[in-house]
Parts: sequence; structure tokens; C-alpha cells
Amino acid sequence: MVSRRAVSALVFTSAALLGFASHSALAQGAGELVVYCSVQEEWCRPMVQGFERATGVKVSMTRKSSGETYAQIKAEAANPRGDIWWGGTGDPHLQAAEENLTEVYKSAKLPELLPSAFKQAVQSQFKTVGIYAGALGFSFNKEQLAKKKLPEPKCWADLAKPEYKDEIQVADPNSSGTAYTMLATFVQLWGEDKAFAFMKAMHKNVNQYTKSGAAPSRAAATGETLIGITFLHDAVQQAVIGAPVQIVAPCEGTGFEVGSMSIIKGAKNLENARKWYDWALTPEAQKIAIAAKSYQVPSNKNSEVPAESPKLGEIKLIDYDFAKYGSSAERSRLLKKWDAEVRNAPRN
Ligand code: S7P
Repeated sequence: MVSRRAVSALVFTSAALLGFASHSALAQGAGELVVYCSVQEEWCRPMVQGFERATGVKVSMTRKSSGETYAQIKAEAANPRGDIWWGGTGDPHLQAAEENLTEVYKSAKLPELLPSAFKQAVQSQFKTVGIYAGALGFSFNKEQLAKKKLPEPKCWADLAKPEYKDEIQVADPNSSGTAYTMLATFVQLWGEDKAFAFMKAMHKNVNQYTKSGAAPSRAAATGETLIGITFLHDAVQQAVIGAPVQIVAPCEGTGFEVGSMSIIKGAKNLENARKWYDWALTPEAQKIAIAAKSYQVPSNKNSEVPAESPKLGEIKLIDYDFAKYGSSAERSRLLKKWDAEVRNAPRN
């Protein structure tokens, strides 16, 4: 037989344990954040450290390319694991917004943003927002070019010429936001038929479709490939560290990205996701890019623009239609068509 004293001691201990458990669960809930980061790892890490220092929140971060992160958020929709998706090209963020995979949030920081970043928020009914911008282009290794006695490529059209056989690297637009920006840029520059004919011709010159969008600029820097198609700021990063690369804003004009951020629908740490969102739009947080050698143009009007950033005002930019090319139907259709007609086309 169990005594009354033993029973009440048991009840007290269980209550205390329960109280402790729920307290630590609460403390955990108040103190954590899961970030899906789609810029380069070198920038993701100091952002995490900066936020942890500023707020005391414990962050776990995973780095993946834009298209991959979009696919992961979609796959996890029934049981979201991430809280905030920070960085990566705007099109897949817009697609996620349309598919209701991300949360509405109107940060008090919105009035401080450049028009293109604010427009991204309005366009998505405040489910995403611009955090930086950058133009697309390519870079080539000057030493390799001289060694191979090849002419300098200056235009997109040059990249389909037979003299550059096996000399070009670009990412796969399924995984990479950069490469999807390229695909959508060609369609907007020339119309769909001509764009696909061009990509099929250029396919013969592509030595590798990488997973990550910035990888081809690193490969051009080391001479692993002659030409790498990337955002210009990714090529600048290589030039700044002394790589023998020439950076080209193509003569026909080019597309650009509004790199974006979204809170994931069903985020378990919603308050901390909002904290990150507000903080990431401040000039203090955006300045972290400079130390990380990331030369996008930051979205807060008061942020310092790195001296190394490509001057977007001096580049011939197309009027990129983010609403159309970030729409679920169009992005899915174009990727499917690219797989069927370009990726699997013969290379000889
Ligand atoms: O390196 C920075 C950057 O170019 O990477 C992002 C990019 O989408 C991530 O790489 P993927 O192309 O592999 O998706 C850009 O948003 C960003 O400017």
C-alpha cells in the first residue's frame, strides 16, 4: 500500500518535472531559429553569427541553392522544418508565395527599401521582400583565353559559337536561381523560340551544368573552365581576390535578380523569423555582405553599397518581368521545357 505522503511527493515531483519540461520547451521555442540560406556559405555564416550576437537567438542554418530550397520547402509543407528562407533569386520566392508556402509579413523596415525590393513585397502580397539586387553576365579567364588564342566573348550570342566548344560552365536552372534567371532572360530578350534555339546551340559548348549558380565563376577563376555564366557580383568576388578574370556585361543587355527573403508558412519559431526579417533589412545587417566579399546591391536605401559592386545603372538591363517569370505556371513550364529540349539535346 502506498502512503498519502508518497503519493503527494510523486504528484509534486511529476508537476515539477512537467513544469521544468514545459519551461525549457518554452525557452527553446523563444530562443531558436532555423534559417534556409541561399547565398554563398561565406555570407550565410557571418549573418548567422551577427543575428545570434544581436538577439541571443540560437540559429541552425542550412545552405542550398535557390531552386533546391524552394523544392525543399514545398516537400516539407505538411511539416515545415525551416522558419525563414534568406537569400536566393526572387523568382522561386515569388513562386513559393503564390503556392502559399510562405507567410505574410509587413516589416516596419519596408519604407526604407529601394523600389525594386519594395515592389517584390507588393507583388507577392507581402510574402517575400527584396534584400539585394544583381545583374547577370559572364566572366572568362584571361590567361586561358590568350593561351587558346580565342577571341574575347562580348555578347550572349558569342557563347553559341563553335570556337567555345566545351569552354562554358553554367548551373542547372532546376537547382539554381542564377541559371533560371539566365533562361528567363533569354526568353525575354529574344522570345521563346529563339531563346531555346540559342540554349540548344550553347549546350554544345557547355562542359558542365553545376548545381550551384556561383560555381562557374570560381571555375573560370581557376581556369577549370574558360567562361562561367553567373551573376556579375559572383565574378567580381573572384577578381577581388586576384583571379585573372574579365567580367562581361553582355552587349545585348541582360537580366537581373532581386534577391529575396521569405518567412516559411507554419514556421515553428515565427517571432524569431520576424526578428530575423526586420534585422536583415537594416543597414547594419546588410553591411555584413561587404566583409563576406558579397557585392550585390543592398536593398535598404541607407545601406552602404560596396565600391566593388557592378554599377547597375551603367549596365543595359532588361525590364525583367518578375510577376510572369516568378509565377508557378511559367517557372515550372520553362524548367520542364529546358529539361526536355536543352539538357537532353545531343552535344555533337
Ligand atoms: O552568390 C550569391 C548569389 O549569386 O547566389 C544566389 C543564388 O541564387 C544562389 O545560388 P543558385 O544560383 O545556386 O541558386 C543569388 O541570389 C546571389 O546573388
